[in-house]
Amino acid sequence: MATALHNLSDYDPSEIPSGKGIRIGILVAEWNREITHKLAEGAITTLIQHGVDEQDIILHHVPGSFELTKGADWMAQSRKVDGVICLGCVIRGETPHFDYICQGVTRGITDLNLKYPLPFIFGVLTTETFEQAAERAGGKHGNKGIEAAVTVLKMIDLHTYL
Ligand code: RBF
Repeated sequence: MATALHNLSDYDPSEIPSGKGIRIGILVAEWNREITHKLAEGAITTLIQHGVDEQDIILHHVPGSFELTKGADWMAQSRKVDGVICLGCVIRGETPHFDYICQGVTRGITDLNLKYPLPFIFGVLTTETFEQAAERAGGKHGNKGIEAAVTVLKMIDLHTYL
């Protein structure tokens, strides 16, 4: 229920800082690509709506969510971006891999946030079922790619004041 009450996809556009002149890296995991590509679409559309130039969006793919951390680290090292959005989808199914992958990517992205001055946004869906993921990738719970885009613009803006 928490998601229903805090669905940031229904944000007020006037409250979002402009993305003019800002360069954003987006990393998309190929696992569960039906979901992750929708997250990427939501993120890209939102960034452009808020003034980010299409040419300033650097999009790359990694095999799975576990690889998001490494890809994001390389993006930061390239110094070509002001912030990185990491998009993935891990579905529990019946495998303990779910916990290992979720812990790995959560810890990895947290570490990157502490290592670099730029923000790394956690846009990884972690759900029990495919249906729950679809509900968060353009379904009844919004699109978490949109929310990741809004978040990266807010964090970059915050950094300019601190
Ligand atoms: N990657 C995902 O992004 N989502 C998944 O749901 C997912 N499930 C996996 C399940 C198993 C059993 C394995 C071995 C890997 C899975 N991966 C998944 C891929 C993982 O993120 C990574 O790409 C590989 O483990 C290679 O490092």
